[in-house]
Amino acid sequence: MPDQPDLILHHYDFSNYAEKARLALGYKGLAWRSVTIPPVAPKPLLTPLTGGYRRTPVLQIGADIYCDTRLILKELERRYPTPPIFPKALSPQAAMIAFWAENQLFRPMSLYVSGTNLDLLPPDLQADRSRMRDLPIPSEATVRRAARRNAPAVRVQIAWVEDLLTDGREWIAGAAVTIADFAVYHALWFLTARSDRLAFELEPYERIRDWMARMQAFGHGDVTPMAPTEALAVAARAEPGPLRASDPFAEDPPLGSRVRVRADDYARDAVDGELVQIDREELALRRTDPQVGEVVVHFPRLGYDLRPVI
Ligand SMILES: N[C@@H](CCC(=O)N[C@@H](CS)C(=O)NCC(=O)O)C(=O)O
Repeated sequence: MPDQPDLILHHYDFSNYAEKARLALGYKGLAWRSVTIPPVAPKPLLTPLTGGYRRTPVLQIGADIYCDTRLILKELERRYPTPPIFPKALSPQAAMIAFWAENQLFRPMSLYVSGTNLDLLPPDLQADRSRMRDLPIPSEATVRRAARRNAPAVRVQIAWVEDLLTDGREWIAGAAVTIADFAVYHALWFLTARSDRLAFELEPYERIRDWMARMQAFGHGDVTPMAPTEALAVAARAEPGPLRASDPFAEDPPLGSRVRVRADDYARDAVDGELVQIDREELALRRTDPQVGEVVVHFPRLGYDLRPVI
């Protein structure tokens, strides 16, 4: 599509949420530009775009910046509807399964995988992740104990996924690919993303392994690297796209007011701006940055805290 601006994904290779986005781009057969960002803060070539949000990945389309994979996949669907990730008939159950995968399955998975591969992690990663969660930096022994403690929770939930596939369904929520496939996949992908030490956890589960092979076959699409400074220049040259109509709740701050948005769980760096769009599911802030000029930063509503700047 010649007149569509480039899709630019800011990410790094071992990020599981980035893998979710990469696979969605592959599933939709898209060409995109890949900007590698550091896995730890500070991220001085990313935050001029986001206004402070530091999580991975971030999708940039010109001067529009999409934070959080739940929103990134929705935006891809809006722009490139086929093949669909949100088929209407399966969407409610798919959204609930995805919520479980990312809020209940993934945290123990992350503690299990990180503690098992401690010797393979970048040296500053643990300290960064502790700061990101406002927690004290743990000793090696604490991280290894957390891995042992969380292994059973991971094992129990992996078995649920196999059980779900027992009726012969091809995809997690039923007969079609949905958001649930991407959300469950990236959590399980993380098991062996750093090493194959935990591959044995999937050994007993033939249905999961077959389904993961189907997911992996989507690939990552057509990827061309881009320098981070070039991505900033793209934003500086572009104007934010047209805004959709708003449909706020009575409790929401008024459109046009100064607001602050931050994740409600971890990496709670604030993003300030003017509220320019809000509906049931999404919100967007306009901000001006000395390096990139005017940008619109988009967030999903759920999982983010929105309040007026007084
Ligand atoms: N809900 C977010 C979660 C993203 C997330 O936690 N990503 C991890 C990497 S997989 C992260 O941001 N880690 C800290 C960092 O990369 O700075 C999403 O769906 O995008």
